[in-house]
Amino acid sequence: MIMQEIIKLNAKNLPLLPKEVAIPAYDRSKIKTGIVHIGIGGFHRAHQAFYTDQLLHNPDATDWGICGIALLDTDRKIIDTLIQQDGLYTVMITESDGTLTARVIGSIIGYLFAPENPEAVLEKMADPAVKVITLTITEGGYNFNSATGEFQMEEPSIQKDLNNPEKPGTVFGCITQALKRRRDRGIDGLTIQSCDNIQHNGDVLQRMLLAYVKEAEPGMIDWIKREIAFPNSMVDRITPVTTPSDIAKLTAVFGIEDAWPVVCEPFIQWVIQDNYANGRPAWESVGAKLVTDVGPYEKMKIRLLNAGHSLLGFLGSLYGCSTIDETVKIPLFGNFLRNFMDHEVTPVLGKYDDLPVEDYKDSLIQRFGNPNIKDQLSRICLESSAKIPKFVLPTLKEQLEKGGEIKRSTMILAAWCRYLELAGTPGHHYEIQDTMRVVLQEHAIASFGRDPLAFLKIETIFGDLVHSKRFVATYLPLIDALRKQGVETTIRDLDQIVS
Ligand code: CS2
Repeated sequence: MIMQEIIKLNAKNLPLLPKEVAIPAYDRSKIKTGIVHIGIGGFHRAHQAFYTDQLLHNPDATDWGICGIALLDTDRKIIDTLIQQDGLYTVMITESDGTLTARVIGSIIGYLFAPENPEAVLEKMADPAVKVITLTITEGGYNFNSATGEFQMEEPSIQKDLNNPEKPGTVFGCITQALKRRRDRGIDGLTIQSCDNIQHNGDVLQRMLLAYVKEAEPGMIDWIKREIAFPNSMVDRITPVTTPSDIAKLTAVFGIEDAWPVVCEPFIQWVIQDNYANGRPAWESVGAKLVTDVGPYEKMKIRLLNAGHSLLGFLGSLYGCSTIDETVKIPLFGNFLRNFMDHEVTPVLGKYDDLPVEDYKDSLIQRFGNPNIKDQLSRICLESSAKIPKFVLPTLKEQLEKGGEIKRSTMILAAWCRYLELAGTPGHHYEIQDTMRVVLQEHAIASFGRDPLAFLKIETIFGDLVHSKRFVATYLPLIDALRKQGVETTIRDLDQIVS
């Protein structure tokens, strides 16, 4: 056997990589920064940076390189990796049949660590050549109260930015100050594009930003309304957390030493509202769909895929599974998911001629079942306090209004509560990673003890749901059944437990 030489990933070594690995075939030194991206985690690198890398192969697109911004203290490692690798990293695509493809992505040509150098971040966003700021700041990053939709001004990080405008640490503080510099210097506005899983993500971003600006720089409101566009968009590609064994696999199969590659599924989708302020990359030339109304697409995706993930995340964890593929292949859970999609989500999606709902549901079962993706339930369940109000509660509320079925959406909430209560007890070795962890666990524990409704009384998550008689009458027997019989029997007997 010939030992493959191991090549460290960086610009100088690109020509040495094996031929089966696709590399940027454009001259990266000629690319200028036209996009600033905030939040350069795995998803951005598997999705928007992946599309943009393909775009940069077009000789007319040299103005659209990305400068990646890491905003959080905990993001140091990704910046260090990008520095060491000249911004290059590998996307390793894993198909269901085990086929692996590797592609080195070259679209991230700059990287800044905001906690260390906020000034450079503001200047980059104020650069006239920058026309688009994209964001993946997670569902919780938009800082609104899930029950009221109001911006949470009292958050300590927001208060800090209001008191130190020149050294902002939050996305709202940074954007506001950068926009102020643009306005003061007579530079055109730009587009700020959310790429997070929130319905009407652009509208939400605009509303939250304006709420902050009203407090921080009220004189900027009119300029922002006039000069800045906030397109809505739907983003999709399952991207698990990269594990040490993924890194080892990349080296073993392709001979690449990459400190932080991204692993993802082959499926990729991006549907964007064509609403830009000052020019945009021709992402449609590399597969994105530009439309006038993204609403039906984002609703379909978030309510089916993301909610489906949460459903499997809680049920699978309670049952003792650790990945999505393992959970969805258990017929009891796979069927429960399909019934949830058919009987509770599909009725609220509305009818649109070109929306392929049935095909999408079929493809989801396939995608979730990809045995080579190993999407950890721990990733799915983290920050559920920000996810469930966007992924599951709207479906439940719409079904309640219509008098439709709610037992499976309700089961997701009951399972979430049980999952929180059991975390860390023998046989339940998962940890709760959630900014609301303490409150969530306190209320969940009380729900299985003195007050079965305690969990639902977390108003910032559930609003007034606890006052719905029909919902409570569905929820309580499920909590009881989960405690007495466990998750498997509760799902199996669902129809008898709640008729
Ligand atoms: C997941 C998403 O975070 C989650 O709970 O549902 O990250 C999901 O994998 C992506 O949205 C897929 O496009």
